[in-house]
Amino acid sequence: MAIETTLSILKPDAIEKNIIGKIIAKFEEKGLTPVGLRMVHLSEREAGEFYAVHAERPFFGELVEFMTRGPVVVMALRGEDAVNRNREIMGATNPADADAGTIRAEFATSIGENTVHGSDSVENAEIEVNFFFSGTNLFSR
Ligand code: DAT
Ligand code: MG
Repeated sequence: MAIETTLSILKPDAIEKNIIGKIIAKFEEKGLTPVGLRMVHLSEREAGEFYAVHAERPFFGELVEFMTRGPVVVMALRGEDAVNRNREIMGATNPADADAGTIRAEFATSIGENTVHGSDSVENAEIEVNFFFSGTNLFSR
């Protein structure tokens, strides 16, 4: 397996619940290292562009409203098999289906307010990391 970089977003509900540190600790404990990290309050346009793949879905309006409700933390995570590893640590989209110990099982409120975003493929990880970070503002040990 290869060292990959993937995008994680700690969504507005995570910031509201004051659990940024707990979530980042889970990634670090499981071998994923933040190599880029900042807080941003997305505009409707940015949230809509980021989630453009879901534009035709019935929940799109709700998703954009939620993602712009308050600031988010955007993070580039690096490590072995980082794309899949991040998805495993996050748990299923619907917290009711998420395995015990995953971030969504532990912290998410609902399928809509599910605490974290994670890129779903190596190809999308590159696009999504580039959406928020340029190569020059990623840092490794
Ligand atoms: P994931 O975030 O696990 O990659 P996704 O890409 O299918 O899930 O959907 C993106 C986000 O859209 C998801 O994190 C929360 C929201 N969403 C998905 N399905 C939904 C639904 N049935 N009702 C409300 N929000 C939904
Ligand atoms: Mg997705």
